[in-house]
Order: sequence, then structure tokens, then C-alpha cells
Amino acid sequence: MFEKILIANRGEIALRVIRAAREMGIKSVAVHSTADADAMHVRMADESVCIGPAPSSESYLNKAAIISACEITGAQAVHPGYGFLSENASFAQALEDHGITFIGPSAEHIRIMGDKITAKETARELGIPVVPGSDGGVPDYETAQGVAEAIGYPVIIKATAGGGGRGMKVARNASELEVAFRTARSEAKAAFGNDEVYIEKYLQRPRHIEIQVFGDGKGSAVHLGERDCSLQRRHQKVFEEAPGPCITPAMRAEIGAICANAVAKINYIGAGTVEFLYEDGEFYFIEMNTRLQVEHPVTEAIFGVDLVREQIRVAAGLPMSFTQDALEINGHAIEVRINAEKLPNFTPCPGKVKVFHAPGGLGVRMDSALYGGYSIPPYYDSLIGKLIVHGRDRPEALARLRRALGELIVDGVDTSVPLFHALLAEPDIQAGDYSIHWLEKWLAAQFG
Ligand code: MV4
Repeated sequence: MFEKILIANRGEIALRVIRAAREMGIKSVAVHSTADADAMHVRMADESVCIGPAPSSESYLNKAAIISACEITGAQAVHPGYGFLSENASFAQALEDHGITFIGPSAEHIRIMGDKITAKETARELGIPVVPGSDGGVPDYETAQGVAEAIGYPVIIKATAGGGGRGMKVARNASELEVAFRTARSEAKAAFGNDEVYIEKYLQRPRHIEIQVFGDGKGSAVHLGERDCSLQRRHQKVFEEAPGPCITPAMRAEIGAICANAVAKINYIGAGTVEFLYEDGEFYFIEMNTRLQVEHPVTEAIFGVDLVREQIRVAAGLPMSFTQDALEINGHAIEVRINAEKLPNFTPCPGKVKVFHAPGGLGVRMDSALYGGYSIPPYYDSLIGKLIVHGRDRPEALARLRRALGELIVDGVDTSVPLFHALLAEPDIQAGDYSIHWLEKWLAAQFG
């Protein structure tokens, strides 16, 4: 096992990894920008290294500085958290070239899944159901017309290099196709420096269901069920739950086995998420994320596993500490993302936190790097904490969430807490009856 690992991240996820390492008897190295000298992850780690100035392009994304920090401190492995360099194939490769273990999948798997066309092709070859659409890239408008006629309208045009919802255009009928196609191409070129696009049947009212998978890198893999992450605003998730309110045990077992078998076949190592759109009882693959996700704690809660511990174990060449048979769902979990932002426009709201009080009690987990007196810097993501509740069933989890939100105190900055109180009062949320469009429609109705 590693003696020391470096965490190439900040905020709550850096704490999450430091905590797992400490429980395993592994020393932790924090890296930080000059703006984060007072950050909790720096205080909580065994050692820390300043890797650059405030902009993340010069610090948390600075591969050379992070590799130097490993060499200075003797860290044998790097956990990338989520965001930043977590899905950067050349970073994973550079670490390997320096004899440092990347706690995550191989550079090759990151690369395959980072290209949306290759990802979809790979998924299809591995037996995962995909959205009907073009076979690969669509080079010109004439080809696009043929594809759209064959699959039927509405269609969606997506950037190969895209992700997170950027560079997508919907054409509801043939007359909208030309503008949609050309706009998607030019936006993809501007945003990603790559104008390749592909076409899919547009699903009109799906849910976002993602399957957690985990591989040992040696041909074995398991699934840990699904998370329903349909409640999103501008492709940012705000509320996630497991199990999915609309997924039956039989459906879970079927799609879960398909995903676990697929990643086992490619010798996938570590945590991964296979993202689907789910509509009328069918799953349609859209993307695979080759990282630990923000919302992983809801899966941890219902399965009683520590996913970061497992990531570190398999990265060190040890087996996973459970088999599929041992994985059983216990109750229901919900996560809400607490952001420093102000309604109605979700304007980021950095600044000094005067008082911070985290909720507690049975079935409550608060992952946050806040403390009273801390100044939230303006340079990074506005996520300041994740509140995760676990109950015996969904109604208990909802009641617990309401109770825990009432205990949370963040004085000095605006937060998304009022949004969650309002959501919890909605019959659709109470019933679990929502699609990927529910939140945007509701916000439009509330705030215009
Ligand atoms: C789609 C879709 C409908 N049909 N693909 C958005 C982000 C990217 N991960 C995929 N996305 C979508 N792909 C087809 N064929 C609708 C979306 C989409 C969406 C997906 C998940 C969660 C929220 C969303 C909000 C708007 C659109």
C-alpha cells in the first residue's frame, strides 16, 4: 500500500480523500494556490505545497507543478478528485511516465471516454444500449439530412469534444436542421477547437440516470446501482438521489450487469459512471465519466461502502473489498449541493463566512471545507458543501433533509439553501416525478 498520496484538488473533495487516506494509515499531501493558503484542505493534510497563483490554469491545472510537488514530498500516488485534472489523459500518462500512480483509470480509458463518438462506439460494442443516431461524425449538412430522415425528428446535434451540455443543438423538423447543424459546428469549433459533431434522436422528456461501476483492473467489476440526477440547472446538478425513484430492482439488476460486464471486459480500474437518459422504460447511453463524481456519497450511503478507499486499494494493486453478491441496497439517500450563490440568477456569492454550523444527527453527512471566519475565494467553483441524508425509505430521507437544512447555518454569504426548502414543498419532488426539464421549467415559473 502507498505510504503517502498527493491530492490534486481543493475544497470538500480534497477533505474527502484526505479522510479516506488517514483511515487507511496513508499520509496525505495537499497542494494549493496562493489564494488557498488558508483553506481547510491545507490544514487537514499532513503536508502541503503551494503550486502557483490563484487562477486554476496556473495552479490546480498545472501538471508540472503537481508532479514536482510529488517529487519534493515523496508522494507515490495522486488522487485527482473531480474536475480539474481528473479526466485528463495526458496528466495520467505524465504521472505514469514519472513512476507515480494515478488513482483512477488508465490514460487510454480516459481518452476513449473523453471523445464522445469513440465512447459511444465503445459502449455499443460492449453491449450497452445507446441512443439511435449517426455512426460517428457527420461531416456535412447533406449527410446530416440523410441521418435525420433515417432516425426521424426531433434530432440533437452534439459536439464530439463536448460534454456537460455545451455545443448541443436541437432540430425539431427538417426546416430547423441546417441552422442547427451549422451553429453546432461553429460553436464546437469555438469552444473545443474541434468542429466534429454527431447526431442523435432527441429524447423529449427523459430522466438522467447514471450507473456507478467499479473495476479492479484485472477483469472483474461490479455495479453499485443508479443515481437519479435529473434535477439540473444549466447542466449543473443540484439534487441527486439513490436509488432512482422510477427504477425497479429488476431493471437495476439488468442495466447494472450490462455496465459491470462492459467495464470488466476492458479491464477498467477504479470508479466510473455510465450515464444514461431513461425514457419509457428504456436506457440510452450518452456518456461515461472516468472519475469519482460529486454525488458519489448517495451511493456510499445506500451501499455502506467507501468508494475512495476502494479507489486507493485497486490503484495499489489490491482487490476490491466486496463482490457483487455482497452489495445490497439499504434505504434511500439524497444529496443537495450547497452553493455560495444568490437567487434568482444563481449569481456566485464569494466572501467571508462569519458563522458556519453543519447539521448532524442520525443519517446526516455534511461534506464541506467551510469554517467560521473563512473567506470563499472568487476564483473557483461556487460549491461550498454537500448535504447528504440517508433514511430507511424516500419519505424518511426527505423529512431528514428538511430537518438538516433547518440546522445548517452559513452566515455572511447567500447560499442555495432557500431553493431546497422551496423544492421540498413541491408535490412533484415529494412524489419523485421529475424529468431533466423539471427544474428549469419550475425556476421559470417561480422567477420568470
Ligand atoms: C440528450 C438529450 C436528449 N436527447 N441527448 C445534456 C448534457 C449531455 N450530457 C447530454 N445532454 C442531453 N443529451 C439526446 N439524444 C438531452 C440532454 C439534456 C440533459 C441531459 C441530462 C441532464 C440534463 C439535461 C438537460 C438538457 C438536455
